[in-house]
Amino acid sequence: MTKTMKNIDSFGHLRGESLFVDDVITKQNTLVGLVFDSTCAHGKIIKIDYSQAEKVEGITRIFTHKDILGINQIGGIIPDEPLWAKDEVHFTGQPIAFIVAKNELIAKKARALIQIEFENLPVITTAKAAKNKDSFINEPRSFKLGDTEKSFADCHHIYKGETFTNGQEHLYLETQGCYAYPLENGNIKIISSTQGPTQVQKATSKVLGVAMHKIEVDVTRLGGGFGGKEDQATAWAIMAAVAVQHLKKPVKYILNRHDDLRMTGKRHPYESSFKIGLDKDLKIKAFEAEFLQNSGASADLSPAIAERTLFHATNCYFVPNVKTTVYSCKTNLPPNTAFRGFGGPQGMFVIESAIAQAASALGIDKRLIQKTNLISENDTFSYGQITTNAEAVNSWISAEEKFDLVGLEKEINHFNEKNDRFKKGMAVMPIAFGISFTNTPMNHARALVHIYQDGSVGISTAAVEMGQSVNTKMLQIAADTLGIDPEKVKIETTNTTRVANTSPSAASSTADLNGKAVLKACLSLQERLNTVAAKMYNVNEENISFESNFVFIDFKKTTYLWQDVVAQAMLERVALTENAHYATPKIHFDKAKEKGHPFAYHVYGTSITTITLDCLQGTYEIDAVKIIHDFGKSMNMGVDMGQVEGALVQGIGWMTMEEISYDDKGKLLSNALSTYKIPDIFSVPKKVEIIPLETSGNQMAIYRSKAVGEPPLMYGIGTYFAIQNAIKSFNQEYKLTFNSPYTPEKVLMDLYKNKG
Ligand code: LUZ
Ligand code: MOS
Repeated sequence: MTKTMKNIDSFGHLRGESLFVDDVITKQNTLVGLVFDSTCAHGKIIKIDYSQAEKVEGITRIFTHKDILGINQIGGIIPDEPLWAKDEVHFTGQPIAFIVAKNELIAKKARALIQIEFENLPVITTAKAAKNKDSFINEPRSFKLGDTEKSFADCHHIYKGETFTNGQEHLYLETQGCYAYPLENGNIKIISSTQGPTQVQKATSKVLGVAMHKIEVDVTRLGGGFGGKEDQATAWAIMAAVAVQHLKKPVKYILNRHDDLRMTGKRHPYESSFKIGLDKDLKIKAFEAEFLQNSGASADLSPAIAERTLFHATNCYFVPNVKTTVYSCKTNLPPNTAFRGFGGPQGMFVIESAIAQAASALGIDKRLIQKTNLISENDTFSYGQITTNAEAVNSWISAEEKFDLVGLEKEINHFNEKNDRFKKGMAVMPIAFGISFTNTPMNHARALVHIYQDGSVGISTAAVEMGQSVNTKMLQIAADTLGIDPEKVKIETTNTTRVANTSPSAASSTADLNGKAVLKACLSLQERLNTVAAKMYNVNEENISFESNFVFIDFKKTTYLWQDVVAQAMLERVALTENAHYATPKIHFDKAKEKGHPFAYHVYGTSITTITLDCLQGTYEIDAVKIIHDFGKSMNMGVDMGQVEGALVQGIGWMTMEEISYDDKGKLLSNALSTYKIPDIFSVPKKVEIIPLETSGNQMAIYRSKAVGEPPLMYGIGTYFAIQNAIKSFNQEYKLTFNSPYTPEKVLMDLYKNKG
């Protein structure tokens, strides 16, 4: 078995040999692109003068909406986003034109010479302001379970509050980029740093006005995606392709960091309000929430993200009466987009805040309410899915015991009694995250497996490698299923001509969907080779198996080799290629009723975060995060641990320090790494301990190894409430605020607000 395999990219990465878009060896005469974008967040374009820019030596051509032969539209869910602005602009950073030049310096020089005049229109930057002006992307959506109104009438305790979570910059190490070049007959090949090759192909064909088969998209790997390249890698690829269509020359466009920060959308900021009702036994009887999603200037993936907010609005709790509504609010910010968790974290922060509010008012620990309400077998989520194989209680109890929660609490209380300047705080964060694209039709994938006549194997899938090690997992599945050494297997680039009509690598589902397809294809091939081998060695098919490149008869190793059987199969004209399709069974969802069974399964877990707060400075350190995580039966613990650690730190960054900031004219202020802080080695927890939950796993997951990409991000939410608890023990008058990120500046103010 290959369970301990390292990420197959690690050697290439370490030696600097791995190929990213900017490393592709370019063809002769390759030109360079650069976007000219709006400096106005909302306005009419009165006049643009390109004449000075066009005169710059080395400028090939400047492309605008006029050069589009298909349609000027890139909206994937709602057609509300032009590739290049025509008469109006709706956010600062909106692309208006595409300069193609000999090199980047020349393009930049030309960009500075473009003259543009706007007539300014009113700018909206917050979700609330948008709602007040009825500025929406689409109709609001609501999930309902039971009857909240009736239930509130019976509740002993009712609390209301408001919350804010800010956006988050993806900050993939590799910025957005693409390289497009002409093939014969008007065909175009695009190498793109995208999570969604098919999306790039489809949108390019639409804008260029050509059939999809004319566009080939190829992806080797990404230097990080995090959702930022699920939809927003597309525009750049299309721009380069438009230029190729006209110029018949290769065009490359790699965004520099500042352009990338300014022009791309981020995690959606949410302004939300809640109302929570509990009975005298601390059972949550009713929960209502209204989510105002700051969608930015066009839909992008906002409606799908809004939907996932509703799916996760009750986190891992059973609440019998629920009413949640989400508004996708149209503002003059860059269209916000997918980001690890996809609206789920924003939803979960709100119910955690509601529970904190209730606990604080009741003078009890938040934990008591959390534990009392964990979802268990056969409970219903607000969207109608009945819980099976529930692990919420299991992971909570396991965390309590394995990490000695009671002892930990004693220690903290003891510390806080003895210290004035420093206070410790602790919080428990249980999670449940639904696995599957919430849009049921997207849950499918294919694998194309070739066994070459020398016994080596090549595998193509829809999976995009972006550092999450999905290629390693695909390789493991193939090697284990075929019974050959990993060295015999190569994972090919992700390419739309080999595997077509694919969903993006997203929703934590890439390994499940593509892995199940690889498994299926390899099982078929193995069966065929068994038949061949049985004939070769005069035994029955059932007696044949393969392991480490050897033929086994009755589970006993022989001297016969895998490649001998492959060679014989060639002579017998047996097909050594298989193309398999996998579509997640059982899932469904009715958007009219807002009920169904959208998720293949849930991932659970519980984290315990402890922090030490410097009450003089408002600064804090995370002492430890201890996690019981539901990996199912991990197929590669090293890789999966890495995902948990990375997601945790990303969640902590979102909750504590990453502060996206726009001025009221819609200009990005946090426009560089000097003004936007992400976690570094000094801000990560001093200790991270992760223990796999003991469980039999879930067979809807590949090898019962559960999806791991997104769920652990939400452990980061615990940090917010741990800080809150530390403040509480310093300032008895502290009125809980739910305004993330909880930067030291905000913490300091809360430490002394109303303090006697
Ligand atoms: N992308 C998507 C996602 O299109 N649908 C989803 O449900 C999803 N969930 C998480 C991350 N990306
Ligand atoms: Mo995503 S947020 O691209 O899984």
